[in-house]
Amino acid sequence: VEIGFEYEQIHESLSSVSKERMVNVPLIQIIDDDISMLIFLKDNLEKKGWMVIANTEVDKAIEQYYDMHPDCIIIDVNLPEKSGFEVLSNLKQHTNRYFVPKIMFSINNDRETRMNAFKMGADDFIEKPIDVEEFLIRIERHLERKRIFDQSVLIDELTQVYNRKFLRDSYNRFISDIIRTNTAGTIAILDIDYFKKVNDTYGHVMGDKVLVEFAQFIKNSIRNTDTLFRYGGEEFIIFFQRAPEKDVKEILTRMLERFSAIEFKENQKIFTLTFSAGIYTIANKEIDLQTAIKTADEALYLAKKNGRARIES
Ligand code: GH3
Ligand code: MG
Ligand code: MG
Ligand code: MG
Repeated sequence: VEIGFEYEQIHESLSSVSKERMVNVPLIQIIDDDISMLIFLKDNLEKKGWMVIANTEVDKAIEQYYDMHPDCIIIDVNLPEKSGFEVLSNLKQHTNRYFVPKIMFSINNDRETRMNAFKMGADDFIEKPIDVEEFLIRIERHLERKRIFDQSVLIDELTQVYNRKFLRDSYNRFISDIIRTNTAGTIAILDIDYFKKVNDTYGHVMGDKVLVEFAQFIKNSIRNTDTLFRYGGEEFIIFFQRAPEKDVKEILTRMLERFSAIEFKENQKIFTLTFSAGIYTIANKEIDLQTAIKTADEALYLAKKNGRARIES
C-alpha cells in the first residue's frame, strides 16, 4: 500500500508544475512510460529554468497538452497504450496552426523508426541513452525557434502584446483553469474614449504612441497570470485569472484614475485621455469565447452610452 501511495504521489508531482504558469517561462512536456527517465529529464530541464510537465499516461498527456499549451513536446516512440507516433498524429491538427516543436526519442534508432518520426511531423529525433548536454542544447534551439514563431505570429507588432490570433488558445486555458480550480475568471474589454480625435488632432504617429503607451500601462497594471491582447485598433482584452467581478471592477477603476492623469504631450499641447470598459465574469460554467466577448462587448457599449470613462458589467 505504501509503495502504491508513493507511486501515485510521484505521478502527481511529475505531471504538475511547481510554480504558477508564467507566460515568459518556457513549458516543456515529456511523455514516456519510463518513470526514472522522466524524473531525470525533468530535473535537468528544470535546472535550466524551464518548467516541465511529465506524463506516463497518454490520455492524461494529451489532455494536459491542450490544457497547458507547452512550448515543446518530447515523446517516447514506445509507449504501452499507444505508440508515440499516434500521439504525434493526434497533436498534429493543433500544431499545424501553431508551431510547437515535437521531438521523438527512442531506444530504437534504426533508420525506419527515425524516418517514420520525421514523416509523421517530428522536428527532431533524439537517441536513447541520452547525452544530457546535447539533449539540453537541442531543446534550447527548439525553444528559441518557438519563441521567434510566437513573436512573429502571436504578438501585435505595434504594441508588443498578444494579438487576437492568440485569443482562442489562451481562452481554452483560461476556461479550463476556471473549471479545474472552481474559481471565477473575468474578461474585460477596454476601449479608449474618443480616440479618433487623437488621430484627427495630433496625427496618426501620436495616435500610435498613445496605443503603445496604453498597452504598456495595462501590462504594468495587471498580474502576470492575467493576459492582455490587442483586440482591434484601440480595443484591448484582458483575461483576469482567478478574479471575481468585484476585484476586477476595483482594479479597473484604479487603472482608469491613473490613466486619466497621464499627460500626453505633442508640440506645445497637452492632452489627457480616458477609457471605457465592459466586463463579464465566468464561474462554474463553460462559455464559448464568442459569447464571452459578446457579453463583455455589450457591457462596453453600455459604458459608452452611460457617458464613457466608466466600467460596466
Ligand atoms: P469611442 O469613444 O466611441 O470609442 O470613440 P472612438 O473615436 O475611440 O472610436 P472609433 O471606433 O470611432 O475610432 C477608433 C479609431 O481608431 C479609428 C481608427 O482610425 C483608429 N485606429 C485604429 N487602429 C489604429 C492604429 O493602429 N493607429 C492609429 N493611430 N489609429 C488607429
Ligand atoms: Mg517507452
Ligand atoms: Mg473602438
Ligand atoms: Mg474608442
